[in-house]
Amino acid sequence: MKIVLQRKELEKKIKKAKNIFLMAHQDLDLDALGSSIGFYSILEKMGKNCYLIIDDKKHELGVSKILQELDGCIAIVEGEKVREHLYPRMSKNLLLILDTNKEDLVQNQEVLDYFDMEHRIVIDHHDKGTTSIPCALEIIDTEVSSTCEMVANMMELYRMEIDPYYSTLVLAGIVLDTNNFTLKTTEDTYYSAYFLANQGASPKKVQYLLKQDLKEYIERQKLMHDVLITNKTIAISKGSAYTIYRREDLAKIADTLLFFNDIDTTFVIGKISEKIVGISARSTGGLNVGEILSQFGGGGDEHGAAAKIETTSVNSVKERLLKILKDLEGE
Ligand SMILES: [Mn+2]
Repeated sequence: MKIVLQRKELEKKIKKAKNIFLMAHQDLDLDALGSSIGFYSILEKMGKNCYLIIDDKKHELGVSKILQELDGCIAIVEGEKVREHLYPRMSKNLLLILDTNKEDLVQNQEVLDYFDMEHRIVIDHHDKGTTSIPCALEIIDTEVSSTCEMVANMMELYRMEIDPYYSTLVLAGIVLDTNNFTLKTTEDTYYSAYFLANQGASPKKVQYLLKQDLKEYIERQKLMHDVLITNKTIAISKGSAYTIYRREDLAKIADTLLFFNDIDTTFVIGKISEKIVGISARSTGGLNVGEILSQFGGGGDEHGAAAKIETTSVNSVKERLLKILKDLEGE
């Protein structure tokens, strides 16, 4: 629990700040939004002026439900408006980056320039990469299930009374990132869920926030029509050459394939735009999918990874992947 170990440094920076800006990754999901709002509620209780930076124009279903429900309750600003809300003395402003540590993934990259290294904090559970944001305080814990789990730890640490609605959002992020407590779940994850439920988080409400669009679900399931099992434990699924999928759909199917007997590594390949083929991979077993997808210029860690390849041929990507797997087998 790195966040608990680094609390002193974190507190020091928070104490000095008057205005605190929170920013997560593009294409907000329930972990990014839940952790941002959870932290927002902690900081607000400490008497800080908080602003949540959102530039996304489209939101996934759960995210848009939350933003509607919270309408007017939290200060949301677009990146280009941040300047208007900065505290006049620049050293009194602080930027918290949540659920990502990469500059090319944040909601608004220009916002980073308003804050020097001393006034940026990253709180995340993803591996670092070449585009990681330079900052004085970095709380990155890749062992933890989700950024929401880190925020739950903070809530407990400060023994603050948290509104049950905010506890629910934090729980929703944990449920999403662990795929219902099946991935990257440790005893600490269950403990965080217990803590949040104790604070009034509603599992029923979490189910509501995680409800999916049926049409999108049916479209996504089509990615399961062409699954090849190799080495008995590796599932490779390939989308239709004529369909463009959403990146998160490839990831969701990669998660789903892990539910099946004997399967411990999954790859899902599909077009994510006219000229780009995406791969999403998951592993609970021996293969390091991060290393494998780095050969496609992708990133990630041993449990989860993704890559984008500039090509129009889904088949060629699959063939290349099969070759890499075969070479690994030979080693
Ligand atoms: Mn996350």
